[in-house]
Amino acid sequence: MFAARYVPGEKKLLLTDVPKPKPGPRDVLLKIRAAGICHSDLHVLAGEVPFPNSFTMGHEACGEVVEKGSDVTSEIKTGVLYAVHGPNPCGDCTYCRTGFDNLCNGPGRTFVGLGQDGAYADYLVVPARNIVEVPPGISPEIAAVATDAVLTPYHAIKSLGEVKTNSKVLVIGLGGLGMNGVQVAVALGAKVTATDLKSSALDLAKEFGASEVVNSKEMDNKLKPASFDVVVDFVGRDSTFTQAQTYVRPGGTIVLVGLGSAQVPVLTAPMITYQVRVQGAFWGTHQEMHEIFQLIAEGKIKPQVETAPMKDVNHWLEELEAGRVKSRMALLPS
Ligand code: FEH
Ligand code: ZN
Repeated sequence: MFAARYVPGEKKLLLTDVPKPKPGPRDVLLKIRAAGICHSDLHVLAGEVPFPNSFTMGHEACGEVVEKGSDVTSEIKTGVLYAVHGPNPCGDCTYCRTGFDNLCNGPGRTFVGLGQDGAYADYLVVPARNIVEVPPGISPEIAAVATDAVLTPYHAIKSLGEVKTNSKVLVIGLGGLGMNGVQVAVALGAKVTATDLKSSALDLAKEFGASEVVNSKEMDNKLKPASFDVVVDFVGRDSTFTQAQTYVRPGGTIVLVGLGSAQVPVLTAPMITYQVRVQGAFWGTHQEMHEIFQLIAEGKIKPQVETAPMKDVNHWLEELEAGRVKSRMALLPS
């Protein structure tokens, strides 16, 4: 079968033919229908998140179950679309058993498509416990990108930011995750201000219900410092994290999602005197996978996605790196 594989030290994925995988007793074999592309792929290819072994990339997966392992429950149906929970939790460790399966520290566990074979391929084997049925009417490409580009902002805003009705939320950065973050916060009843450098992104955020949009260059003249309950930084650079510290209120929360740089500066005096909480956010839980698909099915979150042939994965990774992918890109197998 076709697979686009990460090879340590190589800057491009190796497009090759590999044996079709076989499911173990508690696994399913998915025929891939769509796989989302993510900036995290670029960090791996740049060697910033190094892996010692080769594997098929693609951690945003949607496919049809075409074969079930001998111990897999009858609840799982062949021919139905499923989305894959990329953190690939073990289900046994303390984190998995206490509602934090995105932080699973099971022995030898790795993420789907990041350390073990993923979805830039015709087929994928995953543990049956780590798939979620896609509600009817949701396309494979939407389902694929939702497994990260919706799950991550949802986890960050609802579970970690504890955003609720009338929360004042500032969303910094309106790429694939930030734009969905605006929709998540609006769906939770928050009053959302969104900021980005691109006016086209500001226009779309307005359409998605942001009550105020401000160009990042004009924040100082237009936003009141220390006035937001929750500030979500989807960029993660010095400039944006400094903005986050400027606009979060005393006792408020900054949720850091973006991996834009290896470190960001903490302004100690305001951080301490304002008693600001800084919360890292990583991906999301299996339970939250069910919740985001419900919101998408209800039309409350409309992920923006473009599609392209999977065989062109290296071209689209270059386009993503160059900032030329407008929303989120999902690859479709030939
Ligand atoms: C995956 C692995 C490591 C860092 C970040 C990510 C994100 O793409 C998951 O949301
Ligand atoms: Zn675990």
